[in-house]
Amino acid sequence: MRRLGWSDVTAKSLWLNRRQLIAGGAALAATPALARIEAAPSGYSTDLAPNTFEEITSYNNFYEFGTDKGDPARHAGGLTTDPWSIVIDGLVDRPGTYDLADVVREQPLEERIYRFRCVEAWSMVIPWIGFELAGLLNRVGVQPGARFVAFETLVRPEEMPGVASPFIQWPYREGLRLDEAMHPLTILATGLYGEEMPKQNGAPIRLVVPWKYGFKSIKSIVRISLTADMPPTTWNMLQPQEYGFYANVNPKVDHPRWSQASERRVGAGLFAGREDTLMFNGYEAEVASLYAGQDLAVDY
Ligand SMILES: Nc1nc2c(c(=O)[nH]1)N[C@H]1C(S)=C(S)[C@@H](COP(=O)(O)O)O[C@H]1N2
Ligand SMILES: [Mo]
Repeated sequence: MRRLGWSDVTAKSLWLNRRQLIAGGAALAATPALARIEAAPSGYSTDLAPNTFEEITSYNNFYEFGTDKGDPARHAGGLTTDPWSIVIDGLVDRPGTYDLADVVREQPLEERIYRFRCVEAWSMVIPWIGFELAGLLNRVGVQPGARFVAFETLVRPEEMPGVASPFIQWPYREGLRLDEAMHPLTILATGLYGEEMPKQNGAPIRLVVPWKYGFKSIKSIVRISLTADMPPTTWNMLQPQEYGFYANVNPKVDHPRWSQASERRVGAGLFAGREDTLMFNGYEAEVASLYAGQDLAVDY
């Protein structure tokens, strides 16, 4: 284990300051107070220094609100996230439309500090709050024929200015193979930095799959379907030569238009060098066995 460093202290003290501000009732302009969430720490957390709350909530990809990195923070504030329900259907024993509270009920919340690597070659370290997707899937009962899990994001044009653009065939969709979905690293996140999920990060509930490129981690989920066949996924539908279904972080398989061998840590500063990208984003020991016998240059 690495000892706490300077940047840990910086990120942590910003976090504490924020908490004190909220507790003290101070209004942060354009930053609504988010409800605190209690969660247990996890052995799956990295001991890298997390990015600041400000970095994590101001540099986002959430095309439903626009394609600029600042658009989600600018436009997601008006998203209604309560009430929220999720359809769980397909090859499950207990299909239905579940209220968010029912989905989260009895799922043990943990803080998972994960590395996060976007396919665009930037990265962050994010202290998510969430629970294992496996816990929910076990509760609804996965039927024997199920081999994949498909996810869909809300489409609400009145609150999502970005969906006016036909660039993506809405809803944003993603998918995992069932064994990937059941892996303990795969979580549904309902918060970060000890608070409920900021809207620009995919409130009220989003997927986080830390060994895959960020586009797999679909936000603001309204549907989870268990399927026999590999589901269509947004980036693969747009550019199949550039974005595969698996999208495992892999420094040896370049994007056709740029190298994936290294990455820029958001917030690292102008003079910080790029960092080497790690196989499976640093989670090789945990997940490599899922892909035994697969050629990862073919199944990219
Ligand atoms: N619904 C939806 N989910 C999405 C996206 C999106 O545009 N729409 N962008 C993806 C991409 S490309 C990335 S890198 C991550 C960004 O998550 P963050 O903004 O919380 O860092 O969300 C992913 N999930
Ligand atoms: Mo991304």
